[in-house]
Amino acid sequence: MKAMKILKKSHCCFCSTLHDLHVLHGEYYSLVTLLYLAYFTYNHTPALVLRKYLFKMISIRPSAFLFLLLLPAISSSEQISEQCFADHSITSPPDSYQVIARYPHDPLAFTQGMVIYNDSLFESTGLLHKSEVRKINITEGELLLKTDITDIYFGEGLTLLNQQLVQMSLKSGKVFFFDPETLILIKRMTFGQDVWGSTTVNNQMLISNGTSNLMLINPQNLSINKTIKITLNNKALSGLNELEYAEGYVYANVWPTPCIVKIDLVNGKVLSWFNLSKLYPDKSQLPLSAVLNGIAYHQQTKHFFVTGKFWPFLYEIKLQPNEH
Ligand SMILES: [Ca+2]
Repeated sequence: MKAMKILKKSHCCFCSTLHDLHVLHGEYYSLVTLLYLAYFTYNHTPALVLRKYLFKMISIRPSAFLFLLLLPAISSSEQISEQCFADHSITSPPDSYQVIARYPHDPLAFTQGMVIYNDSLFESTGLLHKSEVRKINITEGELLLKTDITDIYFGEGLTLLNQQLVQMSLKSGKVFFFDPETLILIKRMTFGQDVWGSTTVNNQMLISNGTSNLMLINPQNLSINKTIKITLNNKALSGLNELEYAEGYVYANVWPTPCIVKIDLVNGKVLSWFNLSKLYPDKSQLPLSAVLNGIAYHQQTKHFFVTGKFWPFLYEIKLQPNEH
Protein backbone atom coordinates (compact mmCIF):
# COMPACT_ATOMS: atom_id res chain seq x y z
CA MET A 1 0.00 0.00 0.00
CA LYS A 2 2.85 2.36 0.84
CA ALA A 3 4.45 1.77 -2.58
CA MET A 4 1.09 2.35 -4.25
CA LYS A 5 0.60 5.69 -2.51
CA ILE A 6 4.09 6.82 -3.45
CA LEU A 7 3.48 5.95 -7.08
CA LYS A 8 0.08 7.63 -7.19
CA LYS A 9 1.32 10.86 -5.63
CA SER A 10 4.52 11.18 -7.59
CA HIS A 11 4.62 13.59 -10.52
CA CYS A 12 8.01 12.67 -11.89
CA CYS A 13 7.87 11.18 -15.36
CA PHE A 14 9.52 7.92 -14.29
CA CYS A 15 7.03 7.31 -11.52
CA SER A 16 4.18 8.31 -13.82
CA THR A 17 5.42 5.78 -16.32
CA LEU A 18 5.50 3.11 -13.65
CA HIS A 19 2.05 4.16 -12.51
CA ASP A 20 0.73 3.71 -16.04
CA LEU A 21 2.36 0.32 -16.21
CA HIS A 22 0.42 -0.65 -13.13
CA VAL A 23 -2.83 0.75 -14.52
CA LEU A 24 -2.29 -1.14 -17.76
CA HIS A 25 -1.82 -4.27 -15.77
CA GLY A 26 -5.16 -3.66 -14.13
CA GLU A 27 -3.96 -3.86 -10.56
CA TYR A 28 -1.44 -2.16 -8.38
CA TYR A 29 1.79 -3.99 -7.67
CA SER A 30 5.15 -2.95 -6.34
CA LEU A 31 7.81 -2.72 -9.04
CA VAL A 32 9.55 -5.83 -7.71
CA THR A 33 6.31 -7.80 -7.84
CA LEU A 34 5.58 -6.52 -11.34
CA LEU A 35 8.97 -7.70 -12.60
CA TYR A 36 8.52 -11.03 -10.82
CA LEU A 37 5.17 -11.49 -12.55
CA ALA A 38 6.76 -10.40 -15.82
CA TYR A 39 9.21 -13.25 -15.64
CA PHE A 40 7.03 -16.01 -14.27
CA THR A 41 3.55 -15.12 -15.54
CA TYR A 42 4.34 -13.61 -18.92
CA ASN A 43 7.31 -15.91 -19.54
CA HIS A 44 9.60 -13.04 -20.43
CA THR A 45 12.55 -11.49 -18.72
CA PRO A 46 11.73 -8.23 -16.92
CA ALA A 47 13.54 -6.23 -19.63
CA LEU A 48 11.47 -7.85 -22.38
CA VAL A 49 8.15 -7.28 -20.67
CA LEU A 50 9.06 -3.70 -19.80
CA ARG A 51 9.92 -3.10 -23.45
CA LYS A 52 6.54 -4.53 -24.45
CA TYR A 53 4.66 -2.22 -22.10
CA LEU A 54 6.75 0.82 -22.96
CA PHE A 55 6.00 0.39 -26.66
CA LYS A 56 2.30 0.37 -25.79
CA MET A 57 2.67 3.49 -23.71
CA ILE A 58 4.55 5.76 -26.12
CA SER A 59 1.30 7.09 -27.61
CA ILE A 60 -0.04 7.78 -24.13
CA ARG A 61 3.07 9.15 -22.53
CA PRO A 62 5.94 10.08 -24.89
CA SER A 63 8.45 10.04 -22.02
CA ALA A 64 8.21 6.24 -22.16
CA PHE A 65 10.46 6.41 -25.21
CA LEU A 66 13.37 7.59 -23.03
CA PHE A 67 13.08 4.51 -20.85
CA LEU A 68 12.81 2.29 -23.90
CA LEU A 69 16.28 3.49 -24.94
CA LEU A 70 17.70 2.23 -21.65
CA LEU A 71 16.51 -1.34 -22.08
CA PRO A 72 18.95 -2.83 -24.63
CA ALA A 73 21.76 -2.55 -22.07
CA ILE A 74 19.62 -4.44 -19.59
CA SER A 75 18.54 -7.19 -21.95
CA SER A 76 22.02 -7.87 -23.30
CA SER A 77 23.11 -8.96 -19.85
CA GLU A 78 20.16 -11.33 -19.56
CA GLN A 79 21.07 -13.72 -22.33
CA ILE A 80 20.74 -17.30 -21.20
CA SER A 81 24.09 -19.02 -21.34
CA GLU A 82 24.55 -21.97 -23.67
CA GLN A 83 27.78 -22.77 -21.86
CA CYS A 84 28.12 -25.23 -19.04
CA PHE A 85 29.96 -24.22 -15.88
CA ALA A 86 32.28 -21.60 -17.36
CA ASP A 87 33.45 -20.62 -13.90
CA HIS A 88 34.38 -24.14 -12.80
CA SER A 89 37.59 -24.42 -14.83
CA ILE A 90 36.35 -27.45 -16.77
CA THR A 91 38.99 -28.69 -19.23
CA SER A 92 37.51 -32.06 -20.25
CA PRO A 93 34.81 -32.33 -22.96
CA PRO A 94 31.22 -33.07 -21.95
CA ASP A 95 30.11 -36.67 -21.68
CA SER A 96 28.27 -38.18 -24.66
CA TYR A 97 24.61 -38.94 -25.23
CA GLN A 98 22.65 -40.58 -28.01
CA VAL A 99 19.21 -39.45 -29.19
CA ILE A 100 16.93 -42.49 -29.44
CA ALA A 101 13.66 -40.81 -30.45
CA ARG A 102 11.70 -37.57 -30.47
CA TYR A 103 8.05 -37.28 -29.44
CA PRO A 104 5.47 -34.46 -29.37
CA HIS A 105 5.31 -32.29 -26.26
CA ASP A 106 2.78 -29.57 -25.39
CA PRO A 107 4.46 -26.28 -26.40
CA LEU A 108 2.29 -24.46 -23.85
CA ALA A 109 3.60 -26.53 -20.93
CA PHE A 110 5.84 -24.65 -18.53
CA THR A 111 7.64 -27.84 -17.59
CA GLN A 112 8.86 -27.98 -13.99
CA GLY A 113 9.43 -31.68 -13.32
CA MET A 114 8.81 -35.13 -14.76
CA VAL A 115 8.68 -38.76 -13.63
CA ILE A 116 7.72 -42.02 -15.38
CA TYR A 117 5.36 -44.51 -13.73
CA ASN A 118 3.76 -47.55 -15.40
CA ASP A 119 5.00 -46.43 -18.82
CA SER A 120 3.22 -43.06 -18.58
CA LEU A 121 4.92 -39.72 -18.26
CA PHE A 122 3.79 -37.50 -15.39
CA GLU A 123 4.62 -33.83 -15.72
CA SER A 124 4.35 -30.90 -13.33
CA THR A 125 3.77 -27.49 -14.91
CA GLY A 126 4.23 -24.10 -13.33
CA LEU A 127 3.03 -20.49 -13.66
CA LEU A 128 0.28 -18.90 -11.62
CA HIS A 129 -3.20 -20.00 -12.75
CA LYS A 130 -1.62 -22.67 -14.99
CA SER A 131 0.03 -25.10 -12.59
CA GLU A 132 -1.01 -28.71 -13.14
CA VAL A 133 -0.03 -32.35 -12.84
CA ARG A 134 -0.46 -34.18 -16.14
CA LYS A 135 -0.51 -37.81 -17.19
CA ILE A 136 0.79 -38.17 -20.73
CA ASN A 137 1.15 -40.93 -23.31
CA ILE A 138 4.89 -40.80 -23.96
CA THR A 139 5.08 -41.63 -27.66
CA GLU A 140 1.93 -39.76 -28.76
CA GLY A 141 2.27 -36.82 -26.41
CA GLU A 142 -1.45 -37.24 -25.74
CA LEU A 143 -2.79 -35.75 -22.52
CA LEU A 144 -4.54 -38.58 -20.68
CA LEU A 145 -5.42 -36.86 -17.40
CA LYS A 146 -4.69 -33.60 -15.66
CA THR A 147 -5.46 -31.82 -12.44
CA ASP A 148 -4.66 -28.33 -11.31
CA ILE A 149 -3.57 -26.94 -8.01
CA THR A 150 -5.35 -23.76 -7.00
CA ASP A 151 -4.53 -20.51 -8.75
CA ILE A 152 -2.35 -19.16 -5.97
CA TYR A 153 0.23 -21.96 -6.18
CA PHE A 154 3.11 -22.28 -8.62
CA GLY A 155 3.97 -25.90 -9.44
CA GLU A 156 7.56 -27.13 -9.21
CA GLY A 157 9.24 -30.54 -8.93
CA LEU A 158 7.36 -33.85 -9.19
CA THR A 159 8.26 -37.30 -7.92
CA LEU A 160 6.67 -40.65 -7.07
CA LEU A 161 6.85 -41.78 -3.46
CA ASN A 162 5.00 -44.71 -1.87
CA GLN A 163 2.72 -45.01 -4.93
CA GLN A 164 1.75 -41.35 -4.71
CA LEU A 165 2.71 -38.43 -6.94
CA VAL A 166 4.22 -35.62 -4.92
CA GLN A 167 4.26 -32.13 -6.40
CA MET A 168 6.26 -29.34 -4.80
CA SER A 169 5.48 -25.63 -5.15
CA LEU A 170 7.42 -22.41 -5.32
CA LYS A 171 7.36 -19.90 -2.44
CA SER A 172 4.26 -21.25 -0.70
CA GLY A 173 6.05 -24.30 0.70
CA LYS A 174 2.96 -26.41 0.00
CA VAL A 175 3.41 -30.06 -1.00
CA PHE A 176 0.61 -31.87 -2.82
CA PHE A 177 0.06 -35.65 -2.87
CA PHE A 178 -1.94 -37.19 -5.75
CA ASP A 179 -3.23 -40.63 -6.67
CA PRO A 180 -1.31 -41.49 -9.88
CA GLU A 181 -4.26 -43.43 -11.29
CA THR A 182 -6.86 -40.67 -10.93
CA LEU A 183 -4.77 -37.55 -10.15
CA ILE A 184 -7.16 -36.91 -7.26
CA LEU A 185 -5.58 -34.86 -4.47
CA ILE A 186 -4.97 -37.11 -1.45
CA LYS A 187 -3.51 -34.60 0.97
CA ARG A 188 -1.41 -31.49 1.22
CA MET A 189 1.36 -30.66 3.64
CA THR A 190 3.49 -27.60 4.33
CA PHE A 191 7.26 -27.76 3.98
CA GLY A 192 7.66 -24.04 4.54
CA GLN A 193 10.56 -23.44 2.20
CA ASP A 194 11.10 -22.68 -1.44
CA VAL A 195 11.44 -25.85 -3.53
CA TRP A 196 12.53 -26.15 -7.16
CA GLY A 197 13.07 -29.83 -8.03
CA SER A 198 12.46 -33.20 -6.42
CA THR A 199 13.09 -36.91 -6.82
CA THR A 200 12.94 -39.99 -4.61
CA VAL A 201 16.01 -41.63 -3.07
CA ASN A 202 15.54 -44.73 -0.90
CA ASN A 203 12.03 -43.72 0.24
CA GLN A 204 13.07 -40.19 1.03
CA MET A 205 12.39 -37.06 -1.00
CA LEU A 206 15.45 -35.31 -2.35
CA ILE A 207 14.79 -31.66 -3.15
CA SER A 208 16.64 -28.74 -4.72
CA ASN A 209 16.09 -25.02 -4.27
CA GLY A 210 18.33 -23.45 -6.88
CA THR A 211 21.38 -23.36 -4.63
CA SER A 212 24.23 -25.89 -4.50
CA ASN A 213 22.50 -27.79 -1.68
CA LEU A 214 20.29 -30.86 -2.06
CA MET A 215 18.18 -31.90 0.93
CA LEU A 216 16.92 -35.35 1.93
CA ILE A 217 13.42 -34.98 3.39
CA ASN A 218 11.44 -37.31 5.65
CA PRO A 219 8.16 -37.78 3.74
CA GLN A 220 6.18 -38.36 6.95
CA ASN A 221 6.72 -34.93 8.48
CA LEU A 222 8.81 -33.14 5.80
CA SER A 223 11.70 -32.61 8.22
CA ILE A 224 15.19 -32.28 6.72
CA ASN A 225 17.24 -35.41 7.36
CA LYS A 226 20.40 -34.31 5.59
CA THR A 227 21.79 -31.46 3.49
CA ILE A 228 24.38 -32.30 0.85
CA LYS A 229 26.62 -29.69 -0.79
CA ILE A 230 27.15 -30.48 -4.47
CA THR A 231 30.55 -29.63 -5.94
CA LEU A 232 32.14 -29.63 -9.38
CA ASN A 233 35.93 -29.45 -9.48
CA ASN A 234 35.81 -28.82 -5.72
CA LYS A 235 33.67 -25.70 -6.23
CA ALA A 236 30.03 -25.45 -5.13
CA LEU A 237 27.66 -25.88 -8.08
CA SER A 238 24.62 -23.62 -7.73
CA GLY A 239 21.45 -23.55 -9.84
CA LEU A 240 20.51 -27.19 -9.18
CA ASN A 241 16.94 -27.61 -10.37
CA GLU A 242 14.99 -30.58 -11.81
CA LEU A 243 16.18 -33.90 -10.34
CA GLU A 244 16.02 -37.58 -11.28
CA TYR A 245 17.34 -40.58 -9.37
CA ALA A 246 18.59 -43.48 -11.50
CA GLU A 247 20.73 -46.54 -10.78
CA GLY A 248 22.24 -45.14 -7.60
CA TYR A 249 23.01 -41.63 -8.85
CA VAL A 250 21.18 -38.32 -8.99
CA TYR A 251 20.88 -36.38 -12.23
CA ALA A 252 20.20 -32.66 -12.06
CA ASN A 253 19.77 -29.96 -14.63
CA VAL A 254 21.58 -26.76 -13.79
CA TRP A 255 19.43 -23.66 -14.26
CA PRO A 256 19.50 -21.81 -16.61
CA THR A 257 21.97 -23.86 -18.65
CA PRO A 258 21.15 -26.72 -21.06
CA CYS A 259 23.32 -29.01 -18.95
CA ILE A 260 22.72 -32.08 -16.80
CA VAL A 261 25.13 -33.34 -14.15
CA LYS A 262 25.47 -36.83 -12.69
CA ILE A 263 25.98 -36.64 -8.92
CA ASP A 264 27.35 -39.08 -6.34
CA LEU A 265 25.20 -38.31 -3.30
CA VAL A 266 27.69 -39.99 -0.93
CA ASN A 267 30.24 -37.20 -1.36
CA GLY A 268 28.25 -34.64 -3.32
CA LYS A 269 30.67 -34.69 -6.25
CA VAL A 270 29.70 -34.29 -9.89
CA LEU A 271 30.93 -37.37 -11.76
CA SER A 272 29.83 -36.54 -15.31
CA TRP A 273 28.17 -33.70 -17.19
CA PHE A 274 26.18 -33.52 -20.40
CA ASN A 275 25.65 -30.48 -22.63
CA LEU A 276 22.23 -30.81 -24.30
CA SER A 277 22.32 -27.41 -26.03
CA LYS A 278 22.08 -29.05 -29.47
CA LEU A 279 19.08 -31.16 -28.52
CA TYR A 280 16.52 -28.46 -29.30
CA PRO A 281 18.56 -25.56 -30.67
CA ASP A 282 15.76 -23.63 -32.39
CA LYS A 283 14.65 -21.39 -29.56
CA SER A 284 14.26 -18.24 -31.67
CA GLN A 285 10.48 -18.22 -31.20
CA LEU A 286 10.61 -19.11 -27.51
CA PRO A 287 10.96 -16.84 -24.47
CA LEU A 288 14.28 -16.85 -22.64
CA SER A 289 12.67 -18.81 -19.83
CA ALA A 290 12.35 -21.83 -22.19
CA VAL A 291 15.26 -23.71 -20.68
CA LEU A 292 15.82 -27.43 -20.22
CA ASN A 293 13.77 -28.45 -17.19
CA GLY A 294 12.41 -31.99 -17.37
CA ILE A 295 14.23 -35.26 -16.68
CA ALA A 296 12.57 -38.65 -16.27
CA TYR A 297 14.17 -42.11 -16.22
CA HIS A 298 12.60 -45.27 -17.66
CA GLN A 299 13.79 -48.17 -15.53
CA GLN A 300 13.11 -50.87 -18.14
CA THR A 301 14.84 -49.25 -21.11
CA LYS A 302 17.36 -47.36 -18.96
CA HIS A 303 16.77 -44.34 -21.18
CA PHE A 304 16.18 -40.79 -20.06
CA PHE A 305 13.38 -38.54 -21.31
CA VAL A 306 14.10 -34.82 -21.35
CA THR A 307 12.36 -31.63 -22.40
CA GLY A 308 12.23 -27.94 -21.54
CA LYS A 309 9.70 -25.24 -20.74
CA PHE A 310 7.57 -24.64 -23.85
CA TRP A 311 9.60 -27.10 -25.93
CA PRO A 312 7.45 -28.77 -28.61
CA PHE A 313 9.37 -32.03 -28.30
CA LEU A 314 10.20 -34.65 -25.69
CA TYR A 315 13.48 -36.46 -26.33
CA GLU A 316 14.38 -40.03 -25.44
CA ILE A 317 18.13 -40.18 -24.93
CA LYS A 318 20.76 -42.59 -23.72
CA LEU A 319 23.51 -41.09 -21.60
CA GLN A 320 26.96 -42.43 -22.37
CA PRO A 321 29.51 -41.17 -19.85
CA ASN A 322 33.07 -40.90 -21.17
CA GLU A 323 35.85 -42.99 -19.72
CA HIS A 324 37.36 -40.81 -16.98
CA1 LIG B 1 12.44 -35.80 -12.56
